[in-house]
Amino acid sequence: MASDSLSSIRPATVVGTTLREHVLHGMHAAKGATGEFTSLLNHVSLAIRIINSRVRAAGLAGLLGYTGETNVQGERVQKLDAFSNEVLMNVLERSGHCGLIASEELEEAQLADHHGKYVVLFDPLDGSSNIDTNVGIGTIFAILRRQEPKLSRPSLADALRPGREIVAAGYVLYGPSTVFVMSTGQGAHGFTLDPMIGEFFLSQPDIRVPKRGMCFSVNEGNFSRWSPEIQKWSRFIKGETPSGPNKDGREPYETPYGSRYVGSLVADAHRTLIKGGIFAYPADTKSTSGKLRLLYEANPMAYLFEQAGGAAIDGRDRILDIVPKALHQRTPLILGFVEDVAAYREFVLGERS
Ligand code: FDP
Repeated sequence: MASDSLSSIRPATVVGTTLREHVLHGMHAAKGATGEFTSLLNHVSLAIRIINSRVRAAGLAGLLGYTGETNVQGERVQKLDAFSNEVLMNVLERSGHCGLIASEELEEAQLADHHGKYVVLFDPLDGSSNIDTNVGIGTIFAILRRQEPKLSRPSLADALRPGREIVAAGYVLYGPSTVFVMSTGQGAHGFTLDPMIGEFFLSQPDIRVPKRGMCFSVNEGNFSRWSPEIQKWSRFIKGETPSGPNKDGREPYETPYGSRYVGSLVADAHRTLIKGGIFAYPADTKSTSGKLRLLYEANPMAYLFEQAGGAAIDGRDRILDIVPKALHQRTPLILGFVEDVAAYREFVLGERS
């Protein structure tokens, strides 16, 4: 065979793009990149692979059940929560790029490296109440850049920034396969872990929230605790009331939507990102500010949804514009296809009923 015919028969797709290559590619495209951000993301990926290996073997490794402690949220700490938190803390501290670390499991933000350029905020294991029943759980994170890393020591103010300043965010869903969805501001991309070789490969480039999904995702058990406006929205999305005219002349759409609710934010948000529709965790009379945490759950998800062409609000306002006042602040969270989210907002504002 002539040597010049070899290139034409070599299949180009046998080995896909690895997460590492994807991140490096982004670095080469960014002006003035030093490699620190790339290195930080590679450390996050390492922590995730370690957590994944223990999640997969939790029942065998004695990692199911509770530690006996209660966290800052007043919740009983699961062994896997504590383990995942430790892994992320260790790996991020060792990266040398992290000035400050804030975790849903820790009361206060931790100083990591005086000169670290970045702040990482994370929920090490989301959906804890599903751990013992082998239902999908996840890890969520957001990365911010410190304002003046050379001039000042890291402080709480570096973490209390609005989500619109996020430079990267992602989540990992430990489901039937391990999927890592991430954005560094150039779209949202999905990677799947090949468990045989321990590498993430690009499996869903440039995810877009589909127009008009078929599902709504909400804990209907809270119905009696919702405001009348949210109850009206719930009746509308279930097709119990006619859809009525839309604001801005949008076409009314067919309801009922199907109901899907796992009770792990990562699983419910991932389905909504891939299949469209709407996820809602509203405020109610029990959780008057909402249940989900702004910095560890709502902001990273909002960032990813916007990167995928979707929307994220607290009922009225854009999540990414909220200026946090406290590390463990909670917020209502509505995610999904822009028109579904807009319709929800119209109900909340009393513009539809
Ligand atoms: P969990 O309590 O199991 O940790 O923020 C935590 C969270 O799960 C989210 O993952 C999930 O979306 C939500 O709470 C579920 O809350 P409900 O059980 O009230 O529906």
